Amino acid sequence: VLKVEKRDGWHKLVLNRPEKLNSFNEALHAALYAALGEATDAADCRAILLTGEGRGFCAGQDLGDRKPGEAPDLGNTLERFYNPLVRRIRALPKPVVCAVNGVAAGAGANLALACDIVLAAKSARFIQSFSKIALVPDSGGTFMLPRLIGEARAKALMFSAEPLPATTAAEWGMIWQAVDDDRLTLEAENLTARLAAQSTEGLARIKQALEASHGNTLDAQLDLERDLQRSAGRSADYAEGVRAFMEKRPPRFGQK
Ligand code: LHQ
Repeated sequence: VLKVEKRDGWHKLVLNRPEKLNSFNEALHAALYAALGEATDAADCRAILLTGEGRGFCAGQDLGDRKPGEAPDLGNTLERFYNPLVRRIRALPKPVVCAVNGVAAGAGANLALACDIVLAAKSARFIQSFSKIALVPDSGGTFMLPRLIGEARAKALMFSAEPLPATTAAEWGMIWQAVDDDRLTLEAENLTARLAAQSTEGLARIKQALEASHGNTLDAQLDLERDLQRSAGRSADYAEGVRAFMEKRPPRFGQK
């Protein structure tokens, strides 16, 4: 259900249920959650790339998993599977790149938006499908989407479930870039490799600061920047970064 490729300094995780447009069943949830944990713990993994096999990125929950006549506790499904997944990505102290290779619908769209940097194939579409089946956008969508594109656009997408082309998503600032379909893998892999060569702890501090900003006053955020910059300034990566700059050579981060 998930392919894990260990590359030089980074891991590539490929959702692999292409016949179901990589929609989530419990096995895929378990595999992805575990692979993200392993990538977090592996010292030689400094960045993660998430993408999908086949013509889709992810169609959200596997709706075939729902038993007819049953009134399921979907709150429990979120509590057990989707919420831990989104929390893990947001808290992960390494960059997570997402390459949206095709349609991203429902929780699949919001999973992409939970990642740090999102690239999408120009042919890909983002669909807040939830309203079509009388559900609430989940996996952090009601938090992320209005912050990324504003409430007017977020609400219209969520009410209408209209597909949003990747190019518009990029114009609106919902994702980082829409790239030609045949360039997506190369561009996403190059970006992930570049991030893996940067200071992992440096990027983790930036991620932590941005994450905290959602709930902070400016005052509290300035204090946080002070504290993070203090520890950054004492780090071996900062010393190496400055040394490399002065010596006009590429830095070697992550050396003890
Ligand atoms: C699928 C699915 C799918 C199963 C395509 N399941 N088979 C959280 C908590 C708990 C429960 C509920 O949900 C959630 C969060 C959610 O994610 S709710 C939203 C769930 N997702 C959707 O509502 C999207 C459903 N899919 C679609 O609307 C379309 O498939 C899209 C627009 C994604 C793609 O359309 P097409 O390109 O026309 O492809 P297709 O519809 O023909 O799909 C291809 C195959 O994949 C097809 O199977 P088949 O055997 O006929 O070839 C679909 O049945 C299957 N598939 N999504 N979510």
